[in-house]
Amino acid sequence: MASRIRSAEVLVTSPSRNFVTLKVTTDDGVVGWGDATLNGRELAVASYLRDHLVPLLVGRDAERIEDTWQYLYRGAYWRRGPVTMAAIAAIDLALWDIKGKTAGKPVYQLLGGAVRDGVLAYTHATGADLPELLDSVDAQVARGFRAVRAQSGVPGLEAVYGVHPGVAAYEPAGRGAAPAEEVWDVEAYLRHVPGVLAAVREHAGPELHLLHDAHHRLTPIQAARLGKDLEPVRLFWLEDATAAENQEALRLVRQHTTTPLALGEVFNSVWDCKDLITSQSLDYMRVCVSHAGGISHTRRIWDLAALYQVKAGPHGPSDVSPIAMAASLHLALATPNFGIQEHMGHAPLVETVFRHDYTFADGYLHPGDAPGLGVDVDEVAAAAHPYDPAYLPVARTRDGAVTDW
Ligand code: CS2
Ligand code: MG
Repeated sequence: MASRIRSAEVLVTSPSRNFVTLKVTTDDGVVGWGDATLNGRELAVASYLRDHLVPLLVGRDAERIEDTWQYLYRGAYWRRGPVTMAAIAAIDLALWDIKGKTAGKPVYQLLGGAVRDGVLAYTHATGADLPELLDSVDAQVARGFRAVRAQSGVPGLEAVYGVHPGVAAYEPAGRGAAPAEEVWDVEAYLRHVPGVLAAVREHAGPELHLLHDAHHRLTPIQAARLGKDLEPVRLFWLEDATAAENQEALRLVRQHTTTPLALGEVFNSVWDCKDLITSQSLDYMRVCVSHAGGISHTRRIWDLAALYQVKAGPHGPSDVSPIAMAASLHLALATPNFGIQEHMGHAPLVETVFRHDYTFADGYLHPGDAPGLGVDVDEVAAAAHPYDPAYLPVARTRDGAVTDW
């Protein structure tokens, strides 16, 4: 007997940062949770869901996940884009959660079962200067991480992406009605960062998986130069070396360096990923389930990537809520060409709203064996933290022109 969707509600909650959460309830009382968080543009997704998708959901068969996906994607006529794909993702995750709960199985079992015992995870190390960064790397290794992303301050620059005091999960978006502005100097960064990463490698030894994120700030030829300079460091990956709206840019980088390349956290569909994958211009694709149409669409991207020996390295910063993190882990456990999961972690207040079953031990995450995705939302705690405007920073070069943050 088909189980129908009785209601769907959108919650926007801000336990230290904003999250857009979808609650779908079936007529037999099963609740599924989805994540639709889009950092700095939360209310646009909330409205897309509330005003346009929720009314279409009520009465639909909750079991027909793929049909609902196709209906919402093709049925809009206007395809892709971060707002649309985050909204569809939330519905997709909620329906997989319901399917798991109805079947009494964790979602990874419905995706074909585990192909590995755990999901290799990396976290962030950060330091205003080298000694601080080395301490941060040591602290993350002491927590059990075998893979660490290292970001460092740059002399002469007040604010640099990924550099924050303390090792706890930080949030790059700042509270307030408008974005903070930062000065960016690409030459200062390119002069400084190869030496820093070489020192981290020397300090940490050869076995630690070391990652670095250039956050879309380099031109292709600058990215090629950085990749070359970093070859002796043997990075696990260099992330977002250049912006990739123009996917051909990555070919130039690729031709010049053997440093492994990762990219795609801002992508939201297989169409954004296709050329990079089929031209083998990168080693790891970074889309995450909550920004790329959910489990149903992301698994198609991973399957395409498998044909070209590209691995999955999903995005997992603080703006990927515990619901999407859980979904990513279920998919990772069942995906043969999975590589590594980013796990920045969340502030303790976030974990009072989203109670999750996934666990971290000895370098690996596991989604747990609870039916569904394994995340519960405390709605009373969520309501105690209403939406609070926050924006990602904007960067300007020294001459005052806006550049990529
Ligand atoms: C980042 C993110 O985790 C990463 O690799 O690039 O921190 C990114 O800046 C945020 O997701 C933006 O919301
Ligand atoms: Mg990144």
